[in-house]
Amino acid sequence: MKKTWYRESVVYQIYPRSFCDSNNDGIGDINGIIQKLDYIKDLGVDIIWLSPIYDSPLEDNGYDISNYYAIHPDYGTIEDFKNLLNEVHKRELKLIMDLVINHTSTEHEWFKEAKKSKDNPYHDYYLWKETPNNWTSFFGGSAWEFNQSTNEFYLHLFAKNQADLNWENKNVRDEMKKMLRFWLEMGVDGFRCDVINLLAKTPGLPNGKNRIILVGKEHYMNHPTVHTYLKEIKSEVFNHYDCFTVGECVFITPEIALTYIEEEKELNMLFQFEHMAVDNYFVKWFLRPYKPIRLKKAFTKWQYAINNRGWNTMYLENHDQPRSISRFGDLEFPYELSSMLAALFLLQQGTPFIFQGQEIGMTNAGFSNITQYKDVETHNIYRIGRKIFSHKRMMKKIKYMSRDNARTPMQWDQTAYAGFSTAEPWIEVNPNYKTINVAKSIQNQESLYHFYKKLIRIRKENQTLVYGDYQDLMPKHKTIVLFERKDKNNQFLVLCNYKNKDQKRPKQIDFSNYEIVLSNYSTDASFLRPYEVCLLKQKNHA
Ligand code: TEU
Ligand code: CA
Repeated sequence: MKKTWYRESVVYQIYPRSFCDSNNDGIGDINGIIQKLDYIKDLGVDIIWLSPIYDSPLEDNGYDISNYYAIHPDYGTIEDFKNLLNEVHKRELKLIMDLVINHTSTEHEWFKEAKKSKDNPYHDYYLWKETPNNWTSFFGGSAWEFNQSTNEFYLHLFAKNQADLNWENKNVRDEMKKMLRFWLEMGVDGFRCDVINLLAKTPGLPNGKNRIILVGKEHYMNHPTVHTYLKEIKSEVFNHYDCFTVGECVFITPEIALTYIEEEKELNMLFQFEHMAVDNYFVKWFLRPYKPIRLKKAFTKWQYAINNRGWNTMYLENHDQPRSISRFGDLEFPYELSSMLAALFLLQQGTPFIFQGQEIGMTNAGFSNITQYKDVETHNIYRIGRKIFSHKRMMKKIKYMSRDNARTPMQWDQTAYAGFSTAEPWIEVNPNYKTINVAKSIQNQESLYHFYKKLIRIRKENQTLVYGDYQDLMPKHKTIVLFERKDKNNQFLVLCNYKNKDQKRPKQIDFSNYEIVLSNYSTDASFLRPYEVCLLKQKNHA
């Protein structure tokens, strides 16, 4: 298997607005990130991914870009950014940016021009229709918005201030390549490519099949032409730099994933969403009770399908998802559950992505009042949902699923506002910051934070845990996860008791043949305890 730095790395995702506020205006910023670089380095990660910091009206917290070359003043200046990059590289870390090129903000100069008249040179940068088709937006409702001056509608697959770009237009592609070179020349090490499988749309934008949700998806998801665009960017830009790309591909199967990542032909790796649907029916608001076996099955499916042909990403959290420990188990055993989850995703084959705060076990904020939520998706869903469901029912869903659960300020210590800022933050701090915070986690040698550090170090020291083959040794068991990582030099086993009760050890392992490399329990036992996890290494593997 091909060895590359980005396969061996661990990535740490920063949501800049909520990470650290250096000038005490209640908003996280670039200088705040610089202050925390030693913390990040110390955790043992290699790459930092920044959610968008570009200029933006912030309707979708920066995923609505109005200028690809400028930094939003809330976060600092381009000089601050260059300084950050320099400080990152000084510590032998790398930095990747978010790349949002499926749409721009309607405040972008291109759109401001485009909307003026049909013969404006920028008009064709976007997608228009005189009568809207039936496509729906990811954030609910129609994907079309009326524009007075040209008497037509523009397409927005996300919020209505996020206008989809027309990638058929060569000028759009050239602009994007120019922009990518700008950041790469500055020294940026790669990109996380937002909804990259949506770039191409069926020409003429015809109606989609009748469906309840995602109407039109067969016309904009994984359209054949998207591959042409990605190959073009790769050969003209990415191939000329030592950078890496991870594509966010919504609703993707392993077969389709390989069309992007097999032999890294278009992207180096991608985010799939299958394991994010273990507690819902593939649409996040249609909730179903969580079952560990679904998580295990989703992981195993991707491990087998991608092995030797491409490379997986491993993640449990990001800025769009609820906190993993509020979701994938029960909070009766927060340390055991969160450390077990950490081992589960960090020890599979793929590049692990840790979301800020995950390493200290941050939980869902679970705000109970709709005004406490800031996220555009949450408010849209509330408005639409209220047409059918009661306030109580909608708040229950939101409390569990809202993206704001992951977006509350990073909990640094037990001082006011969790040490994130001395001013009132843009979004409320999770009230549990006095017990869950970085300062405490560092102090306590038995904390989740130290468990993460150990795991990251062990992964780094053992190439078998990076590149070795994965095999699920108990695919049918509902609450025990047992998998193997193996190459010609070593064999490891990861054993998890995915249950809040004791269980018997699986008979198939002869424990005398293994040494324990890591466990989340400090004492030994002949049975498995709640959410116990251990990493075992075969003695004298031939
Ligand atoms: O998310 C893509 C996406 O499809 C989202 O709708 C995701 O499924 C949803 O957030 C789950 O609730 C990306 C970004 O990660 C997200 O923050 C942006 O809002 C979105 O693209 C539009 O740029
Ligand atoms: Ca600030």
